[in-house]
Amino acid sequence: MNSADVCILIPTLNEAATIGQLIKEFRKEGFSNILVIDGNSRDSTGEIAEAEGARVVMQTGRGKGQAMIQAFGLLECPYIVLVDGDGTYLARDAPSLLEPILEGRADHVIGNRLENYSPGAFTKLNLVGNRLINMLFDLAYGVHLKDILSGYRAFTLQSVRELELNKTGFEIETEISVECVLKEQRVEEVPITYLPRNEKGATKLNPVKDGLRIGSTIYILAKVHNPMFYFGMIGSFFVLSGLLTGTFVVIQWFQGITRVPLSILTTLLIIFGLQMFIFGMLSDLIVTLHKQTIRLIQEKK
Ligand SMILES: Nc1nc2c(ncn2[C@@H]2O[C@H](COP(=O)(O)OP(=O)(O)OP(=O)(O)O)[C@@H](O)[C@H]2O)c(=O)[nH]1
Ligand SMILES: [Mg+2]
Repeated sequence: MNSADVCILIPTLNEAATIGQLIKEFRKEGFSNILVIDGNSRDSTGEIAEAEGARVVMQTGRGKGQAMIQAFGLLECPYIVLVDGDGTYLARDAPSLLEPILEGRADHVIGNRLENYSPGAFTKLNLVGNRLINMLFDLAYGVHLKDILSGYRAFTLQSVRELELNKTGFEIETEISVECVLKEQRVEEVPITYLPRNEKGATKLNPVKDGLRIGSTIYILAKVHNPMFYFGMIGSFFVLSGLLTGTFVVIQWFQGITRVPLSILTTLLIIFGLQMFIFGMLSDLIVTLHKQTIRLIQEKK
């Protein structure tokens, strides 16, 4: 591998405590093409990164996602390693992330943090949240990935250019993972070491708020890929609500009380819920036919 062909991309926001050491470590591993996309840090992150020989670009908008989308547009080198600037990942894991790509087996490699993390690297909430999000992803897209939210990834320039990305915040990793599945890219996961955050650098992520945003991103993006799941969830909610009110109506009826308005509500809830399932089936058909058409067009090209 020629390490000049690899660009190390680091999004940062107030990471002065760790960025210098991280760049040093990547240089030690032989990577000299380092791009830091900085969110106008109020500490000396940018200055430190420049002093260590990285190219520093200030992001024009806000959020980790916006920074990454902007940086992807600047990249020219054939291979990219994306890594957080908070010192939680090790530069020496980069070659094993790149290996499946260089051997031509994968377009996108995810560093899996969940097999080999240091004590304290995840809070209990983060660990449970990560597992739930990976399960939801599996359910919605039928692809079993262990760590879709990882901040350490490698990809080919071509695979990055295929991705259609719009999320500006911490939903960006989710959107990348979804897009990889939609674009039928070959994704591989490689175990990596995950360290606790440096005490001096504060997290920018709010586990509850960002966790909910990530969960809803997985769900909303499933509308196009797996409509049966999307509409089925809404349908299940209404049918279950209908069954609940219906059970109450029946119990009361046996006790000699007739609940007319609640009976009407029950009927409406169940009919609406079932309609959602029919909607899901029709949308599923449309998606399948659309995929077949696209495949035919591609074969003809
Ligand atoms: N350019 C840019 N970088 C950001 C922004 N928000 C976060 N980052 C960087 O993105 C990386 C990941 O952010 P973290 O706060 O570590 O989020 P996380 O790794 O998901 O969460 P923790 O487990 O708490 O570390 C870090 O290098 C941050 O400095 C932003 O708005 N702009
Ligand atoms: Mg982090």
